[in-house]
Amino acid sequence: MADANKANLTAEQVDRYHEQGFLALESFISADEVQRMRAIYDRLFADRAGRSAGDQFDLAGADEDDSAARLPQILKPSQYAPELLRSETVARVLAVLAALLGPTATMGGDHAINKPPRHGAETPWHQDEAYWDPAYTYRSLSIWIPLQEATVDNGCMQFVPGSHRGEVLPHRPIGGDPRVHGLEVVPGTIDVSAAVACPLPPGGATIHTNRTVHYASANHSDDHRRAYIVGGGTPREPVAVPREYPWRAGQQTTARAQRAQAATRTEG
Ligand SMILES: O=C(O)CCC(=O)C(=O)O
Repeated sequence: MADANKANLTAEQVDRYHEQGFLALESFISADEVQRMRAIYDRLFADRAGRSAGDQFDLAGADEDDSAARLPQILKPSQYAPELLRSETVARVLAVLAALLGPTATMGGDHAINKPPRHGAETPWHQDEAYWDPAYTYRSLSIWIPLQEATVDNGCMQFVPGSHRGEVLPHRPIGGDPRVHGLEVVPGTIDVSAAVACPLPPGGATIHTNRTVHYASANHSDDHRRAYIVGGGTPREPVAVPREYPWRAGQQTTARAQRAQAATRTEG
């Protein structure tokens, strides 16, 4: 079982996470670990790892051809480079899960969002839970680790404090375009004026809950904005009252989904 003490979180930080729905840590992994992960990360994007399986795609675009993605994402990058998740990062992730969600929390999937220099699109306001099956309830978190400095100018994370206590808000595909996999809160349904931006040094981390409303700006800098993200949580439970997320239906027919379905057929 992970040792919650190894998370190096103070009681005040744990309280703040539960109160506000997010936390920023100046130091999460070492500078050496950042360098090592960054080399693997850049190789995965350069090689377009996972593209044919639907795991690499443009989160903010139609993604129908090979034109440069504005918000390139890889789902499960550690499946394509298992060495990405080494003991230092895993140990810290497990300890944070134990400290914030208790002993039944386990590590879930990872993903990577790489905003190209001057070209990377914004990640619009959304809640992670809007992407997931509404038949279940979740108690989970995401740990977002920048592999270079993260600033307001290149797309650090921004959060609406306390938004994790509300319901899942209505979402739609980004820009209202049904060909886009990425989701955004339907414009006008949330006040983001109290949002807090969390600039970080390389290897710092933000942690947010499955319901915390969050955003990251476009990348206006001359370097990539690389973020490696690991999630986890307690076992999901079936909901007592059924709910529907109509915005998820369109995600079954995007170019990404079609590549994923074709890859499954080939494997089968
Ligand atoms: O890296 C980004 O731009 C956004 C990340 C995000 O939305 C998340 O980790 O849930």
